[in-house]
Amino acid sequence: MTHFNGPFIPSGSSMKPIVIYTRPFCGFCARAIGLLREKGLTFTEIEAGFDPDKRREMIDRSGRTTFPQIFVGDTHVGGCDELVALDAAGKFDAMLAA
Ligand SMILES: N[C@@H](CCC(=O)N[C@@H](CS)C(=O)NCC(=O)O)C(=O)O
Repeated sequence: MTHFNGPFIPSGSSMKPIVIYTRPFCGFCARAIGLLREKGLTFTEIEAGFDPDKRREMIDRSGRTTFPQIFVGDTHVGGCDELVALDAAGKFDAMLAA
């Protein structure tokens, strides 16, 4: 029998894609990316700070103008603070696996 006592971190292909819209010199973006990296997650970064089309895409998808904006699949996570809170509550891994 296999016992698994650690947190469940789904592996590569079964995980929903993570997308983060960022702009340069953004402390909240750096913090959010740091958290994703600490968790060993693969993500796509869309640098939208100087790209009007990508910025419009971010605003259309999220309804927000601040950076970063983070998505798991089609689900809008929010910004950095929301990502940190979700992860601290243990709900981010579940969202990835759902
Ligand atoms: N509470 C937000 C704060 C995000 C924030 O204020 N980001 C700054 C950049 S670091 C921003 O987008 N400011 C407004 C702007 O540049 O238009 C979060 O956690 O993501």
